Amino acid sequence: MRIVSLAGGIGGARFLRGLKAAAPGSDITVIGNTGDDITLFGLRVCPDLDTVMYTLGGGIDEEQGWGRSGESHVVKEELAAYGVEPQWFGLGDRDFATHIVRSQMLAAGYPLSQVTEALCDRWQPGVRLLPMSDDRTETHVVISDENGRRAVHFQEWWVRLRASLPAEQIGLVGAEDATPAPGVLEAIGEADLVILPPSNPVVSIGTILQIPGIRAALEDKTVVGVSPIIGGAPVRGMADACLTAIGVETSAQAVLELYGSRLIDGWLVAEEDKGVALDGVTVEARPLLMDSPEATRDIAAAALSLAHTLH
Ligand code: GDP
Ligand code: FO1
Ligand code: CA
Ligand code: CA
Repeated sequence: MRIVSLAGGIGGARFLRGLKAAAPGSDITVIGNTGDDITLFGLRVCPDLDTVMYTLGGGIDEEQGWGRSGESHVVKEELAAYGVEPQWFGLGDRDFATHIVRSQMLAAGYPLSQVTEALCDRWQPGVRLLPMSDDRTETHVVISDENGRRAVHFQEWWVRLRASLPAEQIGLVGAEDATPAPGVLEAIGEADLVILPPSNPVVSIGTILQIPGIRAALEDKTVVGVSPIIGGAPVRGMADACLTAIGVETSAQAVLELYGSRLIDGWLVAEEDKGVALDGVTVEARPLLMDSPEATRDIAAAALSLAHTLH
């Protein structure tokens, strides 16, 4: 079976680990969000691609959900001793090596998709991991503070400000001119089914859907989504702050309506969200808390069996 999944960071990566367990032997292509990417100290950092790669490859810091296990922070301390900014983004020593390899390959002219493939040679995530685009796009957030109204990089809003200032607008800079990375549209075209994991609907899935051509390709497929909102709350993360920014309520119903019935054929909600409904969409209620590998595998299995009933 050929499965395509979109993915952000932690929510997407954990779900994918469950999907691998639920569908052994299937061919899984993951289209990763690169809107979170940022250049720091001259190095290109791709948090969501790395979170998927490390999580599926066994190198993730399980507690934190991002970054490397067994990490140290000597380089960060030394950079701080030089007074080099930004100091609000914590890159670990092991993680630095990934960004050095990536940046070296990008500087040599390799596209991000080939760089990602080379990094995955080491981690063997067991899926084919593709960036949504080889073109550089970045999510920026409009905020207002004592310096006035301005746009900052998504990571500055998310990590430095911890979303404490309301996002007045969220946009993917460079989206209009971006094209899907090689293999993305082909994988969607050949897929037996597409799964949207419980990733952030605005800055993970919403971002991927903004790359011209991706949404249209998905609309021709059987697409099952897993709600990232349980009982009106994002389980972890700040999806509520992102939804509010685009005028969408934090609920499983509102996220389904945001995606729409042209895209979504099946929608898994948590048991407390049983009443959710939309014309043209089959909704099922299941426990959706990814609090153990077994529970996560069961969520993925439920998404697969819902997809089979829709074929
Ligand atoms: P990020 O890039 O690291 O923010 O990760 P993603 O975009 O892939 O996913 C983040 C979203 O996953 C959060 O905003 C939550 O709404 C959702 N999420 C996290 N844990 C769970 C869970 O256990 N169950 C469900 N249904 N959603 C979750
Ligand atoms: N998140 C934080 O809250 N603080 C950090 O210092 C931080 C560093 C970091 C380094 C590498 C990486 O791959 C991810 C990192 N993250 C950090 C997570 C990341 O900023 C966000 O959680 C995601 O981009 C949101 O999807
Ligand atoms: Ca992300
Ligand atoms: Ca469809």
